[in-house]
Parts: sequence; C-alpha cells; structure tokens
Amino acid sequence: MSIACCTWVVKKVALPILALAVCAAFAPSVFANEAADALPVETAVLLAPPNVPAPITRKTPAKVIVNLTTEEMVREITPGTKYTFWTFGGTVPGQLIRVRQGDTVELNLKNLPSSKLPHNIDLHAVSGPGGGAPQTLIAPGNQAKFTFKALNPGLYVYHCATAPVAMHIANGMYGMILVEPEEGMSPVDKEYYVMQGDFYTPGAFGAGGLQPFDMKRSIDENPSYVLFNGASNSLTGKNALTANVGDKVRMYFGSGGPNLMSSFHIIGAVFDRVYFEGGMKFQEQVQTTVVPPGGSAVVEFVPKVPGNLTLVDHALSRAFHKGAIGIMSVSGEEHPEIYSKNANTKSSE
Ligand SMILES: [Cu+2]
Repeated sequence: MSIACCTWVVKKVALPILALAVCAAFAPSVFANEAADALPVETAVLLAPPNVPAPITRKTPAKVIVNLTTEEMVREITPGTKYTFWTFGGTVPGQLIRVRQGDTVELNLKNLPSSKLPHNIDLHAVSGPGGGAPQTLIAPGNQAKFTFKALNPGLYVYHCATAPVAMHIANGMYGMILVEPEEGMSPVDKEYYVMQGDFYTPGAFGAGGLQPFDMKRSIDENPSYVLFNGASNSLTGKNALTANVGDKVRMYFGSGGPNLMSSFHIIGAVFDRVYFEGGMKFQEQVQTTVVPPGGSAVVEFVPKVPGNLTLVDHALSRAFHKGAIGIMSVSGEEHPEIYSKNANTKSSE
C-alpha cells in the first residue's frame, strides 16, 4: 500500500516536473537562437601564419563569421622538393581564428572546385559530437555552414576529420582557434603563430622532385619531414621571426601531428610563462614544453640580448635532419652583463 501510494505521489509530482523539464529542454535553445540573432555581427579577419589577428577589444559577445576554404596545392616542402599540400585557406597551418569566450561562431567552409577530395573541419573548441565535422563534410565545389558557441577560453586545434583522417592531417589540414577569455588577454609587443607537423614521403628529407604521401611511413610514424609552418624554410632566412630586445613576445604554438609530440624549445630563451596545454593556467620559468598532436601551448618570453634565437623540437634529430627549426632574429642593444659574446680563453702554459 505504501509503495503504491509512493508511486502515485511520484507520478503526481513527476508529471509537472517532466512537463517543466520538456519545456526547459526546448526553451533555452529557442532563446539561445534568438539571443544569437540579436548579437552584433562581424567577419573574422584571418591572417596567414606566422601572423596573428589583432586582439579582441569587444567587451560583449558577437556573432563572428569565419570564412574558410579548403585548398589543395603543390608547394615546396624544402627547397628543390615539392609536395601536394591540403590546406585550410592555402597555408599550413590554416589561418588562426580569433574569437571571444561567449561568441557565437558561424563557420562557412567552402571546398574549392579545384579540389579532388571531400574535406571537413573538427574544431576542438566546439562542445558537441564531432566538433563540426558531420555538418561540414563537403565535396569539391560545395560549401557548408556550421554554428557553435565558444564556451571555453583557450587555444584549440582544428583539423580536417575526413577519412583517412591521419592522411588529411599529414597533408597539412590543421590550424588553431584562439578563444580569448571574457576579460581579454594581457597586452604584448609581438604575437606569432607556429604549428609543428610531421610529413611522410617515400624519399628522405630533401630527396627532390614531387614527393607523394607515403601511407606506410605515416602508419609507422616514421616521418621524412618534421616542420614548423609547413616548410623547412618557413621560419628561417628572410622568413625569420623578428623581435626587439625587451619585447614581450607571445607565441601560439600547436602540434598538428598527426603522430608526433613536440618538445618545443627556443635555444637562448627561457619561457617566462607557458600556458600549458593551451589552457588558462600557466607554469613559469620553462625551458621546454611538451605539446601533443592535437594540442597547444601559449608561450611568453622576453628576448634579453640581440642575436638569433632558434626554435626547435628538442627531439633534435627532427630539428637538424628533418626540418623542425626556425629563427627569431632579435635586434637591439647589447647587454654584456647578461650575455657576454666573447669567449674569454687563456692558454694554460
Ligand atoms: Cu581533408
């Protein structure tokens, strides 16, 4: 009797609660859509790496339209050797997307008619199955629209998630989206965007000609190239990054993979801060930070003296034999009290 009574009580109470729950399940999405429609609309400015779009000065949410294309193209992977890259926006990594926590992002993905394959995008900043990949899978010549709310601040990888996924990533289909916290980022003097990736060809590093993708080497995780920003010379020579002595430098660093973890290090600098794993928490006084495939880190440092600082994956065979090397050329006044350029050698007689 008491059980039956209890059941009745549960039913009597549960039905209105259920009705409320059903209402609640639908109502917020309706309101959310209405709210998103009422937001100011802006189109994201996307820049080619290593450049970074300007910091966000808005103090309120917006609807941010991001227009990305998927493009397949032949380019030099190292001088004298070409490779067919698959890209977001024509660069490896793809253009950095910069939004603010709470923004509604409308991502328009267009697969150029000249493409041979379907592509899509999975953004790690998305809270929902597939990160946008199911909504954006498009054949050459088509486009798709996908909308999501940037709930979490941080630096997130995006990549193509079309099968075979590792192959699409290995051909260069990755980039990052920076979701600034509501309070914004602290000002710095220079910002740069660098991503590491591993590339697989039948020929060894610098073999020459047009090299195809090598599936077996990719599965074996045995790259012929490990690169910053998609080419062995993307951050060296005339492409070197620049800074002045005393500048506060912030670098948005990611690993596209598909397979290798980066041990990111800058020879001649100590990171004052590393926002490890691309999140909001930081570690101080870091020499080398580990960045997994599909992960990121924000590093900050101040060059103290002029000269060349060298970016490497400190798994150094990759730096000196597979291309994972870059230069930051620092200008400004010498500070011999910090760094003495001249060796002080004496012969021992
Ligand atoms: Cu793809």
